[in-house]
Amino acid sequence: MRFHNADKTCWNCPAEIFRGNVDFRACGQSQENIKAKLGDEGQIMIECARRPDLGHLEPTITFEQCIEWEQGDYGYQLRNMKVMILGIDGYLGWTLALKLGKLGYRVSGVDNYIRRDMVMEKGSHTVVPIERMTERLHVVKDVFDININFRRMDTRDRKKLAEFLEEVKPEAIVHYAEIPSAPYSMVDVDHAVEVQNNNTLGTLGLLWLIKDIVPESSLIKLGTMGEYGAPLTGRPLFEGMFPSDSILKWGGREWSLGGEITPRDPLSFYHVSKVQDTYNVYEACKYWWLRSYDIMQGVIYGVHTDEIAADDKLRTRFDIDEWFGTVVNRFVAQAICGIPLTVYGAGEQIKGFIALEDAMECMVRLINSPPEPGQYDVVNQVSGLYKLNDIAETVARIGIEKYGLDVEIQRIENPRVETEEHPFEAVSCKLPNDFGFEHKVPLDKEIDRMFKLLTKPEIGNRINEKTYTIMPKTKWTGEKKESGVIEKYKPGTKEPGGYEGILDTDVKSIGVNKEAGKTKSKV
Ligand code: USQ
Repeated sequence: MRFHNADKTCWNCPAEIFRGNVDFRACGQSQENIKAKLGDEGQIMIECARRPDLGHLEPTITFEQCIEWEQGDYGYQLRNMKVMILGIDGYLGWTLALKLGKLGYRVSGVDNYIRRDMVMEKGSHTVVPIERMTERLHVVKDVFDININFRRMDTRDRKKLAEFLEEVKPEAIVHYAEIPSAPYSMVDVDHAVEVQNNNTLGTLGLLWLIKDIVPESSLIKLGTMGEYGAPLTGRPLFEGMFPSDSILKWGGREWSLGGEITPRDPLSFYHVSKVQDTYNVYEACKYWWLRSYDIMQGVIYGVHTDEIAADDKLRTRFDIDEWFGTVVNRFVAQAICGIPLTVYGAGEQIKGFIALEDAMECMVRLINSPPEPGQYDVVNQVSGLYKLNDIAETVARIGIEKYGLDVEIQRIENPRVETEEHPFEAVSCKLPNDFGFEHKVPLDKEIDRMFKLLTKPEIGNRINEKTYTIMPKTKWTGEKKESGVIEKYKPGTKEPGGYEGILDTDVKSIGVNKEAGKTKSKV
């Protein structure tokens, strides 16, 4: 089997240094056009920052041909590639750091521990205990012999971040350093402002720093499926942009929508911050030829990757409170501590989901296949679509059958303003088709792993200590009051609602990024 990134060239490689009189990028040419024009009198030459001994060369050497790109488990991998993770202390950041470190990347990272502080503000804690960062770094060194270059800082502290970027010169930057909670952003004006300030301004400042310090580095930025909302027409949720054969019809006339950013209908002020990021990153790629993958990730769940499971002290955090616990994680914890699973509203909401382990696999593949200069691309990172009622039934069934728990389900008044019954068709073709991603972790399997870990007595006790943080008290209306119970029932006693989401993983069409005038990758 050929690796997904075998045919990528210097064009995609962060080690390129472009030379020549023409700033070819200002021409807005696609790689194909440039290659065609080069002919015998090519004037676009590069130097390789890693191999200056090669002199000037045309940027057509493929990853397969280049000795700096070596075969690995996730395609060709740039030897000792430097990856900086912003938000390295978080649920995803820490997990990714270990995975990359184990694969031979040189990992650096920053964090300001804001997640620890915000969970404490709620009166909760991570139920899977985690060490302080200094201790975490020692354990990684002891267990895996990996050195992680860590700096404590707020990404909005541009002076500090600039110094660290100068020092490390990362070849890829993974941006997880955002406040990830929809409810947190709806608590009151201070929380809403803090979320948008941290997320949107943090990202905007970062873009300027990348432009000035590491313009060839790729920015792998975490967005969210919640940017799109759930359109009642059932219109497919394409990967960021409309495919080229999309047409707008109005008043007897027609226009192509190909390459236009699709409509966004966010679900909270947190989700709005991600939409704002989308536009800022998109513009930065257009103005300055930065390169970025914007990841529309579904609701994440789970506890396992081989690396975080290698030692108890390497585990990643796991939150269950109403602000920071995501729904599957919360349901498993609720089943363990005897709280009926809290389904909000009708429970017919359909969402895209992905297990932690699968999400990490996607990240490595994206890092290994950097976008071209000026390329802004979007991937929908989901591996399954489920109704909340079905998730609750699945968690309850596994809890009862495999762990002997007495599990009930409760429908409670929805604290959110969200559509509770809707069609849902999500397109997720790029990761499997262009990046070689194969979804490995079925929902049942990861739920089982979660029960296995969370039923350990020391973790079960930590869940029991924080049960008062579980019931939602943060309403989108601004009211501060616990949601009332609509009904309580035993799992398996209701007619299954039926599953109506569609995950398209094989749509073939070409989207065109009009602004950059370049052909986008296949969707
Ligand atoms: N929900 C319940 N019961 C609960 C908690 C949530 O029924 O106890 C429902 C919510 O009403 C919502 C769905 O489950 O319809 C998902 O809620 P969530 O809290 O698990 O996830 P969400 O607020 O959507 O946000 C999470 C992450 C966020 C990420 C997003 C991906 O916190 O960072 O961006 O998932 S997505 O939902 O696809 O936008």
